[in-house]
Amino acid sequence: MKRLPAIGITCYPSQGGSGIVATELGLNLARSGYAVHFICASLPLRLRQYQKNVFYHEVEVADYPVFQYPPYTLSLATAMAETAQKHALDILHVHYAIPHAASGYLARQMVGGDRLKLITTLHGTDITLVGQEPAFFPITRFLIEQSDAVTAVSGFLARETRKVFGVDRSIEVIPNFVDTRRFRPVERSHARRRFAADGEALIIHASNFRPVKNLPAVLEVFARVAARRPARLLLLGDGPQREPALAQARALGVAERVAAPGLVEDLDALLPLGDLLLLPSHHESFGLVALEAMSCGVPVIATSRGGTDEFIDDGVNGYLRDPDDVAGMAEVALLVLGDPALHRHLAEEARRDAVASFGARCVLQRYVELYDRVLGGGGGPAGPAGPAS
Ligand code: GMT
Repeated sequence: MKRLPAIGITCYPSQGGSGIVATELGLNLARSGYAVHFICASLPLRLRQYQKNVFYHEVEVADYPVFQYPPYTLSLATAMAETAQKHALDILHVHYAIPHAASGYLARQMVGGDRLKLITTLHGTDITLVGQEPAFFPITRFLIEQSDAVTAVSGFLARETRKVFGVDRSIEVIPNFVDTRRFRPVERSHARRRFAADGEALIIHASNFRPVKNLPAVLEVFARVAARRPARLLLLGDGPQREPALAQARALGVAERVAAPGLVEDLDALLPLGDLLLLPSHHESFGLVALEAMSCGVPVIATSRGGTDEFIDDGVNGYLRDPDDVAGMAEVALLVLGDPALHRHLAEEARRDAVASFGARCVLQRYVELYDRVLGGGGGPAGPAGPAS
């Protein structure tokens, strides 16, 4: 029987969507029989449980008094090359270009380009913010050109990459996906009463609380809603804007209606408790959490800037508004919360579209086909266990 390719995956291990996508991809590949080696700075958030065919290699960052900054990129390149040699990796699949594609490029040179292929998946700010910093721009363009294959999580991001970096190589769009068996609607339960009493609307925002997530708009919209009807806001995640958001909640007089439990690992248990998800980011190349909420049957009000319109159909399975349009977001939030039939309709459409087009099974096959192409037809189809749907 033909051996399935062995895949090395590198990603940011924290709560960000790129790490989640990379981890879920690896877990699903492993279920299909691929040997998947995660090479990361620390254990990715969703990789806590043992799973067959999954291996974890922690990057040890060497420090030395002469270094002003420990050279993580080099330590990662060494870990990648060593893992590739020891475990006969066929592909290094890096998520988020900076600095992972640079380490992957070095590792491929160390191992030999004909033996190890480099695939770079672009996620968002690696292109739209960080990659456009003058210090990173030329190397990001170089790495995009040098990867054996490049994918982007939305058509928006692929176009933006071509436009900004002036590259004309192929960038395959493989959208993000969701485990629709895990992220699913639940019956209203006592779990919801931890956050909202019966009769109160529960609005959720989940992110890594960076400025791009536009937390001020989340609080503004919530305050406008709470002024008109009983409501609670649940802020899930952690990051630099969390404290300023809580200060804003105090200034708006809604602090006692806002809960912020911090970083949570059971997003799949908490998202379906909400009545609405707010994601008013300044831009969002995809917006994975919006898709996860939709899969839970939770209507979403998301930013119209970026790639969200590739899975959110405004007025049909959710709403898209300009991130500065606080009044418009509050208006649709009140509309949906005040009309149970409309809420039910949106929830059903959202769930149906997530299952039909963004389940792990169909999207994962796209990565498998890409691996196959990059290896010149050597990869195999998903094995008997098959990925989650
Ligand atoms: O680019 C980032 O901001 C980081 C990254 C992450 O790790 O969370 O987010 C990006 O990748 C996600 C997964 O593909 C996308 O769902 C997010 O839309 C994207 N973030 C932005 O574009 C701001």
